[in-house]
Amino acid sequence: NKKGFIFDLDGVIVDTAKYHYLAWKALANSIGIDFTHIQNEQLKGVSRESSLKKILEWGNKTLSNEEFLKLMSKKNEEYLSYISNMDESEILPDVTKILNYLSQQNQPIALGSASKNSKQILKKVNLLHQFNAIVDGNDVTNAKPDPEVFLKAANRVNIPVEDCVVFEDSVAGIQAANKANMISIGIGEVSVLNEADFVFKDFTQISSEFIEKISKVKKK
Ligand code: G16
Ligand code: MG
Repeated sequence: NKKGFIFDLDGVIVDTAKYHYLAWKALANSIGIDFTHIQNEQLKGVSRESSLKKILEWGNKTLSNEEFLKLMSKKNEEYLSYISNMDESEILPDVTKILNYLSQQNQPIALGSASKNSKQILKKVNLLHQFNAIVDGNDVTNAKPDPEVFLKAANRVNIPVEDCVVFEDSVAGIQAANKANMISIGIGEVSVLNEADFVFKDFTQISSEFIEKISKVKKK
């Protein structure tokens, strides 16, 4: 059966959260706001704009629109400097294996990410060619948990939503997949991703038998 396999980027294919952390921390500290790993966790899957809004809220700070835009681009510049050093070694365990398996089976593969830098990142880790469609922060107006990013991805690979499977590491992303009426597979901790249809610690825990099994079922 043809299915649409949709992958989130950060936390699923690569761990760019550590670079977001460094860039947001430097930025927050430069305007006198503390920034912790716990706060960084809360920005997973959240758009750049909403992330800065949250940081300003945490620090009880208001900025002019002009300053806000300046800080967003400053953060992105630093983030991109980390991205520029990425290579294939940063692909998370068994991601390449599952992508190869799916493409051997002729299954459509799409990216559904909140990032506006997704193409650059995929290029750096040499995975861009594996994707039949890329839908990211440049293509959507409504961020996860809104299902827009996944609905667009399904549309781009021409697969009905109930035949799509989403791999996500964020709560907002799982909610978006569920709202889109797609099978949601959480990558991470069950305690966090309890709304997902299935949860695995990482792709080393996902067998080809499991992929075959979900290729035969539809979202209920
Ligand atoms: C990723 C990260 C978020 C980040 C967002 C926007 O989402 O998880 O922390 O804020 O992208 O990234 P950028 O600043 O590159 O546009 P995802 O959906 O790939 O997990
Ligand atoms: Mg993510």
